[in-house]
Amino acid sequence: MDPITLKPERRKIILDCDPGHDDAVAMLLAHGNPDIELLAVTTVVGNQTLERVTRNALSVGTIAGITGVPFAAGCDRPLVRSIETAPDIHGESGMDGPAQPESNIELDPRHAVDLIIDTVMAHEPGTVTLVPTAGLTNIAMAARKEPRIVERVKEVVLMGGGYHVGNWSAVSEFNIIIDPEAAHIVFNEPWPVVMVGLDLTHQALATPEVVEKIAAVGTRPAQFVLELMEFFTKTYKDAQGFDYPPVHDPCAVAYVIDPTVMTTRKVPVNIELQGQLTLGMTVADFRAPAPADCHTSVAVDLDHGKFWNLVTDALVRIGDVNPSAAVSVDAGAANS
Ligand SMILES: [Ca+2]
Repeated sequence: MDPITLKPERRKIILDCDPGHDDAVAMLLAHGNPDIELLAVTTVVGNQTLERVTRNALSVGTIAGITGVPFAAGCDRPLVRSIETAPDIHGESGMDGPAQPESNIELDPRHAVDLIIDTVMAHEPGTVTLVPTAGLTNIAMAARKEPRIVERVKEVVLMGGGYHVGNWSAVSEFNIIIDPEAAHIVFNEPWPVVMVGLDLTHQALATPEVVEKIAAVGTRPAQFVLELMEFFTKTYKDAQGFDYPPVHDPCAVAYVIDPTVMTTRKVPVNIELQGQLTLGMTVADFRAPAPADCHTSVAVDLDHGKFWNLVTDALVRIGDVNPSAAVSVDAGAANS
């Protein structure tokens, strides 16, 4: 526990990600918010190959000035399917746009699945929240390798899915469809799952007002976010016709910080594994009130102002990270 904090109730999270423009913002929000204790950052194939997203994660960690938090690389392919990446949204590096410093963070030698298990098992039951903002391969593997984590984890707050729309098919969202079998495992384990899906994250638009607020922070990490948003705005316009990009992943972190930043609804959710047109759909059954044993809920409405205030506030708190922190020391095996 952080001896200088006056808030012993800081929410402990493991961020499992595939940076990724919005993953980068999620990491900055988690690091800069005083109510979050970032226990570990783990990476998984998704927006780009494992090697690239891991390199990106280490770069973001350096830009944010994150120290003392283990970073580990995880699964380099989905459980069953072939690798599918998203260069049309995130570029060839997985995080195109800003220049990336060589990272001074050394990669933890453990596999991400083991780091997740070790971290959950080392903390009191009911205290660690998993925040996956990528395909669910690592989380599914961890639940299978060490089933005791399922009752030990406080909840799984994931960015993925959508009960009305998809973005990778008509009805399926990228993080779910790239590894639907893993998603099936995660949604069917009895731990509480909060699905922060496209219904919610398409409200988290980086509008010109938001960009202006971030620009006013005036620090190097804020400038990094601006350059990420510049690239993201262009690809989201070209690939999906958005005027402003939806910044998905920090929404899941924001929910952990302050659940009142959005409304949620308890509803049974399961993952379609068979459908020719609907593979990876997060099927939410709204026909009746959720049964008492329902352990899944979906995010519905976002408080846009409150959400972006959290992001801006985190950037203000991070401040200007010492540029010498960006000097290359050892980026470990992830450095291509
Ligand atoms: Ca992501």
